[in-house]
This record gives sequence, structure tokens and C-alpha cells, in this order.
Amino acid sequence: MKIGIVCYPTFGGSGVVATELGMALADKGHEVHFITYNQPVRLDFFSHRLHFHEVVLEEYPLFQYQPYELALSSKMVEVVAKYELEVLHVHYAIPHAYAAYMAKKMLEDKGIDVKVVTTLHGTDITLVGSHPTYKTAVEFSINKSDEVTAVSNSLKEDTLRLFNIEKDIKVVYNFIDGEKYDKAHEGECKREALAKPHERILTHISNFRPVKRTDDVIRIFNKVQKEIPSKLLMVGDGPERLKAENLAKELEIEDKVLFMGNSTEVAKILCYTDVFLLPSETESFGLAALEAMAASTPVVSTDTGGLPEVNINGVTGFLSELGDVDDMANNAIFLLKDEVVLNKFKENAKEHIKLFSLDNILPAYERLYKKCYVS
Ligand code: GMT
Repeated sequence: MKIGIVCYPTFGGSGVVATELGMALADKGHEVHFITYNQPVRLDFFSHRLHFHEVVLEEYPLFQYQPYELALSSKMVEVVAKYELEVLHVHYAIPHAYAAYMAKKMLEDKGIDVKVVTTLHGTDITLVGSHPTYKTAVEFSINKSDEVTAVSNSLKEDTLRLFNIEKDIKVVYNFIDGEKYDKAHEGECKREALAKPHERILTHISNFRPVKRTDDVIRIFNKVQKEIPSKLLMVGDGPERLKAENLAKELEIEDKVLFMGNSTEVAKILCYTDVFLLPSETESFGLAALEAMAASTPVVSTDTGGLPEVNINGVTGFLSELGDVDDMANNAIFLLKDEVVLNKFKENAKEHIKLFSLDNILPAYERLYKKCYVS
């Protein structure tokens, strides 16, 4: 099929999932067109079936805010008409689902029919979308999509609770290419560059927004390092980073905490890791946790949102109540102090990700694209 993919081209989970999906679809023979304001960070042009169309914004002094939706929907119309796209798959409802609906209507005027599939990723529903500022438009554009998916049962329930939804929402989990993580383990795992042989490595990866509770990460690690010689890798960047750095200094553990900034080498970083920490206030899914498990890393997380659908308590890691730093620290210590226990959880994590393999998830999206044309 000919598919347009619209996403945020950044390090966030929704952009990563959209990019990996587009690359996998192209690999399977579909023609894929990314329509975004920048080349997606994980986009790897290995296939001639992959195209990228930049949405360019015209600056004009009158605008206090640039009208991105207008530029995006105009670009969608242009690309759909020129390349005869059959489906626009938009990731993250705001403003992509709204812009796609406008593009669909403009194309109808030209006698062109394109179907819109909207994938809800999390904060577009739970934090931003349900805010009164956006709610009306988000609800409208979800209801006007030809098909709607959510990345977990938890997100589907949140959407039905927060909005008046008439469409059926299908749950299609995020996915992972396990092999990429196996390769990192085999060849390029230079653990000794970061920690001494007797030290354990804990990792946190996020966009350092308040919802990730990066201070809790530091506090959990502070307790762990008192019992287990260890290092903490803090990967990513965002508004809470400075606060987390200051807390590490205040707790006098700054020499044990490495702030690494944004990285496109997540697989290589995770292959060093013994335990992954994700104490988020909420996560619709927790792609970072799935990536950690793909690298055979158990996850110590909160039990919020979709995390219990990804991280199985007592099997792939542990779940704790939001803010229960002591419990999360104790769970990490339990995993790290016994090699046999740690290895068992590592094996379990690697086994569990099979549920989220590309082979399982890709056909679900392909079926959905086809279904748009029969329903
Ligand atoms: O985690 C973020 O703040 C980024 C956000 C995004 O849209 O990129 O992530 C959301 O979508 C990811 C991919 O589906 C999910 O794995 C994350 O759990 C979800 N984040 C939240 O719900 C906070």
C-alpha cells in the first residue's frame, strides 16, 4: 500500500514507534512517506520505498504562534495527491489527527479519497488532550478518524473515560525489534568504559519531563548505591534535568551518576544495564521499559497507566505504587544482590518481549489499513 506517516520527529516514544513502523512497512514492500517538520531521529534511509517530506513553516511577524496545522494539512494534501497515498497514519492526536481530517476534507473536494488512521500514544490524551483548551478539537478528530488505535488497554480506558468517543478504539501495542538489542549485546557492549567490574549499572531513559519523576530516580539510586556498588546512567534531556543533577550533588552521589543527554544509541547503552528504573507518574505504555527488556534488563517501575501490561510484577521486574521510592529501591536491591535472581529476571524480560514483536504487531496495522477500505 501507499502510506503516509505523520509524527513528532523527536526522541519521544510516539515518534520512535512511528519511525520504526514506517521503516518496517517499507521493508515489507509498502511505499512509505513521512510527513514531518524534521527528519525523524531514528529514520534510516535503507530503503528506496521510504520518503521524507518536510513541513516548512513560513515565519511572519503577525503570528505570535506559527500555524503549524495549516502547513501540515497543506503538505498532506500535496503529498497524498502527488503520490496517490491510500492511508494517512497519524501518531499522537494533537494536532496530527485534526490536520489529517482537514486534509481529508480538502482532498474530497478534489475527488480524492484518503483514509485516516489515528494512533493515540498517551499524553495526547492523559495530560494535554483532555485539557479544556484542546478537548473539543481532540474529541472531534478522534471521532472523525477512519480507524483509531491506542497503545495499551489502559490508554483506551483513559480515552473512553475522558472523551465522548463514538469510534471503536483498537488496542495495538507498541513493538520492538529484539534482534537489534541482541546485536548490541554481541558486539559493542563496552561496559568497562562506564563502571568497574564489581559495579552494577542502573539506567533511566526519558524526556525528563515532570511526569517521569526523575527526582525519584535519583532518590531510588541513592538508596541502592548505599548497599550495592553501582552507577546510574541518566539518558535523555528535558526540563527536569538540572533539578535531577542538583539533587545528585546535594546527595553527594554526583560521581556515581552520569548524565548522558539524548542518544540515538539506546540499544548500546542498555546492553550495559542491570536494572532499568521508570518511576513515572503515568505511562500509557512505557516504550523505554520495553526497550530495556529487549536488552534483557529487568524493570523497576511504578504500577501506573499501561506499565502493568508491559512490566509483569515479579517476572520481568517489579511494580510499586507511585512515589514509593523505598519499595522501588528495595526491589532494585533484591534484583542486584543475587546473580541467580538477576539472571532469571533478565531471561524472563527477554522472553516476555516476544509478545511485542514486530511479527505480531505489524500485521495488525496492515489489517487496519485494509479494513478502512471495507468498512
Ligand atoms: O513519554 C513521553 O512523554 C513521550 C510520549 C510521546 O508521545 O512520545 O510517550 C508516550 O507515547 C509512548 C509511545 O507510545 C509511550 O510508550 C509512553 O508511555 C507515552 N508517555 C506517557 O504516557 C507519559
